[in-house]
Parts: sequence; C-alpha cells; structure tokens
Amino acid sequence: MAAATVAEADPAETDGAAAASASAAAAFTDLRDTGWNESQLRQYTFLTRQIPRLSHTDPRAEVLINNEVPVVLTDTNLVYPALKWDIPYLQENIGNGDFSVYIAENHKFLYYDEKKMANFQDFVPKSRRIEMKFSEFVDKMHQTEKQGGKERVYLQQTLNDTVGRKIVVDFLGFNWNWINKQQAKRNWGPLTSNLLLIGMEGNVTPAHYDEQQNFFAQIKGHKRCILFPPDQFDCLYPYPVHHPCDRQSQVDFENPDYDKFPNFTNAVGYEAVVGPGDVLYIPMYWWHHIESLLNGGVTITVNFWYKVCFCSTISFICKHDISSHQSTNIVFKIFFQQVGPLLNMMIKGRYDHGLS
Ligand SMILES: O=C(O)CCC(=O)C(=O)O
Repeated sequence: MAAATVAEADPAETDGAAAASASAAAAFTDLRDTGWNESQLRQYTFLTRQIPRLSHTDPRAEVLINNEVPVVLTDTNLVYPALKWDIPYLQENIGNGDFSVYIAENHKFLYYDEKKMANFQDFVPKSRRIEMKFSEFVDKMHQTEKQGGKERVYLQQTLNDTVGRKIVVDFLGFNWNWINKQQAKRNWGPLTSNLLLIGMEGNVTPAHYDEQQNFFAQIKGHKRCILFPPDQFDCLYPYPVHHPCDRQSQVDFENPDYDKFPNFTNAVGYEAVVGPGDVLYIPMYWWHHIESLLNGGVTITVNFWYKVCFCSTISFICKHDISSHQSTNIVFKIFFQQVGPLLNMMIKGRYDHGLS
C-alpha cells in the first residue's frame, strides 16, 4: 500500500496469537471490490501489517479475540438494522436530545479530558466541544464543507434514551445474541456505552489507547484503523497521566519529531480499512489511530465498550511484555479509579456508616 508500507505478517513470530493472525492475514487475498482506493489513505512513515478479515464463524477469529489480538469480523450482522442509517434518516428519527459535537481547527481531533484541564493551565485545546441539536450539527457540517477551509466537525455522542422510536427499534435489532456471548465467554464486565461517531471525510482521531475492550462497528463510509500493540508503549510517548491528553500519543504521525520521540522509528502498526457491516475488535490497551478516508464522504460508526475487571487488568500486566513505565501507569490509574474514590469518600467524610 502507498500510504504506509504494508508488510506481510511475520510468520517467524512464535507467539500463538501472532501466528494465527499471520496465517489469517495470508489467507485473505485482497480481490474484493473494496469501495475505496489507496489514494484515499494518508501517508505515514512507519510500517504496517494487515489485520486479518475473517468470518465470525472462523475458529481463527475466536483464537485472535481470546488472545486479545485485533481482527475484522465481516459478517456478524452486529448493527445490521443501522446499515440504512444516513444523515436524512438520522435527522428525522434520532430525536431532540443534545449531541456533543467537536469543532477542530484542522482534521485532527486530539481527545482531551476537560476535567484534567485545571492541572495544566497552559494547555490550549485545538478543538472545542459544543452541545447542539442534531439538525444544528447537520447545518454546521454542510456549512463547514461549503467553506472548504481546514476546520472540521465530528459528532461523538453516547446513545441514550432521547433517541426516537425508530432508532430504538434499530438498536433492539442489533445482534445482541452474538455480542452478549462474546462478552460472557471472556468474562468481560458490563457494556459501558455505545458511542455514535459521525465524521466528515478526512477526519482523524490521533493514536490513543482505551482502558476497555471495544467492538467497533462501521455503518457508513470507510475508516482506516491503524493499531499498535501495548508492548509498543515506549514508541508512542503518551502524555503524562495528569495531562488532559492522558492516553494520547504525543507523536504527530504526519510530522514526527524524531529528536523528541526517537523510539517512534521502531513503531510497527497493524491496519485495516473497515466499511459498512465490518466489526473491528480493538483490544483494551491497544493504541489506535482512526481516519475517515479522504474524499470518502460522511462516516458513521457505533462502538461497543466493555469494562474489564481488576483481575483481568492485573493478568494483562503479567501476560504482556510491557515496560515498567507502562505497568506503573496502569496500576497508578487503577489506584485512582478504583481505590481513589473510596479514599475520596473517606476524606470527604461520606464513609460514615456505623459511626456514631
Ligand atoms: O472512530 C474514531 O474516530 C475514534 C473511535 C475510537 O477511538 C474508539 O472507538 O475507541
């Protein structure tokens, strides 16, 4: 591929999951009419390998998910009723709730945690979040397209009970049977949210990792997803934990500063372009960079985020060859997320059951 040099998965890799991934990638020959071409991909300097595309009934897909290795599942029917979604249908049926819309000065939507902004007073975000009605978002998107400047918009809203009746019916028709079994088999925690993402062509979500398992279901348009395993933590230079951009890479993929981030030269990604009906499994702690293809029109995605239990996180740390820097980072966060609230309650005097 032109955008990043794509190598075949290395058959010399001895790890079972990597071997399954390699053979699955080799088994896939790219003869489909994909609906996109390489001129729609941005150009980067690092190497990538292909993420295998498999039927959800292929036993190799189960092996990959069991081993927390990414795979594109082609035929889950996970969001089948939503494949008819487009802007006019959503405008008519999504309801009158408020939607979080990010407006960025260019195509890069670097996530930042608004709650952490007080820790870094000098931090100036390059995008802003505005709450608006769906029709206002559509107007804003059309206006931005017409202007033809660098500014872009991206709707990112958790699906909630304000959606209209037809969307509820579509949602109930998702393949819950399949996904609930995936969750139960792996002992994942509850589904925490379904994020609806509606993006303009060319939008980029820069590389970051999440602390949840993710089935990423593509509904409309194509997205290129470039993933990096957790053991490449030292190549991707996350912002400090207390920074608003915690979990985001500091490296600008379009203009990497190798003096500041020398290990980025060793980064090797796994990539796939997903289209309507595809479901990408993004394992917890895997870095992911996601771009809506250039000149590809609007993209619509719904993701399915699942919490994992504390024990799985600890077993993750033991299983992976990750740096002490990363494990400290993970344990530190667990402490503040799970132990922290308890301490907070005690400090604020709310832990007073049984005290006279
Ligand atoms: O699709 C995108 O632009 C970002 C989605 C993402 O980061 C996620 O689902 O975790």
